[in-house]
Amino acid sequence: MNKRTFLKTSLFAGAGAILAAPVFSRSEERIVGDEFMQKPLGYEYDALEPYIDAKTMELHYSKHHAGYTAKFNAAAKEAGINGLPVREIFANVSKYSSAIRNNGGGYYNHNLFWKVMSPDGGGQPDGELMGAIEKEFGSFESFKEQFSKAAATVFGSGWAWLILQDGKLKITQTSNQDNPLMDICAEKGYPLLTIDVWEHAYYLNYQNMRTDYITAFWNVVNWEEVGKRFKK
Ligand code: MN3
Repeated sequence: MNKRTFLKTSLFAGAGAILAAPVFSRSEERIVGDEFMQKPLGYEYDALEPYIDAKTMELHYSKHHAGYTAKFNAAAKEAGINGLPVREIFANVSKYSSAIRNNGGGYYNHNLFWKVMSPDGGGQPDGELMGAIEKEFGSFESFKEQFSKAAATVFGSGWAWLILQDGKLKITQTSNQDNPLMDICAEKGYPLLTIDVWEHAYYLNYQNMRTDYITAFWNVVNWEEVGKRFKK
């Protein structure tokens, strides 16, 4: 359902709930009224230990992600695009300010990042997603190797991605807070899995050892969520 349909539907359904703000929610996005919201983590700050430590999670969620979200809301209000589905904004992000590109990316990327991790994560995907991974990368091990390498070699701050591009799986990288839904991105597609390789995502626990953080990340990947995104 796009936002317009949603608003219409909620107006018709809303006779008894006039005061309730319309909520637009998908796994990586939450909009209440015209405010972009952080998705709830869905687990405690210490739930991903020992792979990702509680202090890192707390700072990352309550400071970094909260900061991007607040700045994105401010920039979006200024541009008059607050509350639009983020995918629409990203499809035209080159027309907007760098504040919208950077903070909008920070808002969205982290919402997705929290969702594709879980204390019950790790292991391997199954079903159609596993089939597609084996078809595209030869084996799950080979996929892991290639994705890990992409994450390790992002120069400076950025993200590595598994995306769906024209029906095919592809591993890509972005700098800063860019993502594959943005029109400025060289490799565009629908993001299925992502890892944040900004130093703030791992430095407290792993210092300069980004590859140790990437190795640990595989223990918390929420393949159920990634598989759901693939089917959509
Ligand atoms: Mn981050």
